[in-house]
Amino acid sequence: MTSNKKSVQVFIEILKKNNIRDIILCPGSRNAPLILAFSHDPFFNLHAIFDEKVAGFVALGMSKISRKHTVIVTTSGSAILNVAPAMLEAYYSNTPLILVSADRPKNEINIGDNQTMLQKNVFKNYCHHFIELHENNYIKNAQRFYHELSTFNNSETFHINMPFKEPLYEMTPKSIDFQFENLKSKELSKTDFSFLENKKIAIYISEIQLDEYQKQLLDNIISKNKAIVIPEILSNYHHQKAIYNFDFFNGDYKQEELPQYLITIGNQMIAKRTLFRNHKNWKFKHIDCANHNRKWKLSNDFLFIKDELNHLLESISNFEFEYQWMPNSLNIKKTNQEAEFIDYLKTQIPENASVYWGNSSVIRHAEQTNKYSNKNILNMGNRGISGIEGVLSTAIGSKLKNKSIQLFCVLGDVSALYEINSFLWTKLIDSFTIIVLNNQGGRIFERINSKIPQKSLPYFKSYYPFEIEKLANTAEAEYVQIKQMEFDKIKNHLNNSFEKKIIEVIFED
Ligand SMILES: Cc1ncc(C[n+]2csc(CCOP(=O)(O)OP(=O)(O)O)c2C)c(N)n1
Repeated sequence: MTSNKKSVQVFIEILKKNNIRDIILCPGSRNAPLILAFSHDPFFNLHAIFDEKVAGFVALGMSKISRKHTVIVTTSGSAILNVAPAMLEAYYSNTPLILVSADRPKNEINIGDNQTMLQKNVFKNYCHHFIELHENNYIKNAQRFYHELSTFNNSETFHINMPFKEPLYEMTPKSIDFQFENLKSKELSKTDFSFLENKKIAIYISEIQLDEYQKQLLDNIISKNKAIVIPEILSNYHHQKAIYNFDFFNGDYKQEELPQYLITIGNQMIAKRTLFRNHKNWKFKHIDCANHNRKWKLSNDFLFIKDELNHLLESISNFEFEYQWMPNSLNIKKTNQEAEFIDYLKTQIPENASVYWGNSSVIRHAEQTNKYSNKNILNMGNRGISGIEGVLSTAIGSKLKNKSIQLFCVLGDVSALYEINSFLWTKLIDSFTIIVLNNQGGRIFERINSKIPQKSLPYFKSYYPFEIEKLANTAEAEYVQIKQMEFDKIKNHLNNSFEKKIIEVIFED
């Protein structure tokens, strides 16, 4: 049995055809047809999360691991907008996500009923595809959905809006017979990269999930001196000869000391000062390699290559020449106790773990202390557009998809409290270690600008004196407290056992 709404039946067929199985259901009445249909179909893996903001990030975390679309199903009205932060992050980090919102029929909107609003394309600036599937008149748009979902690689976001009229809870046996139109195969254009031969090439890698083949190509490039490679922590690329310094190009170099070609791979960079925009005199060609269209020009001389990462790396790797140059690596790393702690923490995190680095100071310290590691650790974070929200729920989602992995999530105290709801949803997973760096408020602002007037400082810090131990009660986790002077004691709490643990590290300056 399934919902009697044909648009729902077709939607489900399209997901199945694309082998999309992970569904997060956010309860509601308008979306009852979707909930009824999904819950009667054993093909799908279902989770129920009533908090749409958390649901969005959990879905994001699942997609980050599976590299397939996860579907969030919401009811109508404000529920949808609660998914916005996760939708935005997915959009900017090229993470596949589908938001399906139930809606009222057009003639029932803006006529005085509560809990309705104009939902059509609400994410128009932050979503790759918007499609409306009407209850009866759906065939054309359903074909479009099928085409766009099947044609675009797994890095795009969809908002599907589905108006339903009452009654909403009627069930029938499946009653559609949807004919999938044949897909036209996409012609992949291949750029000739021979112009890179004998040139000074730098490859900067920001957040990305490289496959083993791509890593091998990079290993070959770097070990045979075809290009210098600068990986950020979220690239999870490691090589003894890589340059771990996101400030690498921020020095006062002469033109001849710098590469002629800068190739960027991956999503947004961790820090905007890395963006090479200070180099008014440095002439280089920027080649950006992405799998969706973006305008990320770091130089007027710009080439955008879509979906050609493998071909680009293969071409460079096949070149005969070796470079004979190496700019002096500039080191302007500032350090503090928290950065030192993070540096130490990395040495103690067990092999094969997955670490979610929170935003604000944490990810910056994690990047600052990024260096070669032969440990197999997956470093994750939300650096598309997210601020301090949603990192823990994203981590929860990733653990749901990758149950065997030991999960760590490192957050500042404000970030942890901002996301207090997510501590409730740790119940979805059976083990985790959350590390809260408690420096009593948001301290990043005074680090960026030491001249913030005393009178204004409390409004930047917005310190909320809350016992982190209470978060452990909410998450039904063991609680450990460590003081800054003895931060190395953390090593006693990071063993390989799988348990629920919250470790608070207190920093006072
Ligand atoms: C959603 C959102 N709101 C506001 C901000 C602005 N913001 C940036 S950092 C920060 C404070 C973070 O404090 P904490 O998590 O304790 O980190 P730390 O003090 O270690 O930098 C705030 C409020 C943001 N990034 N995201």
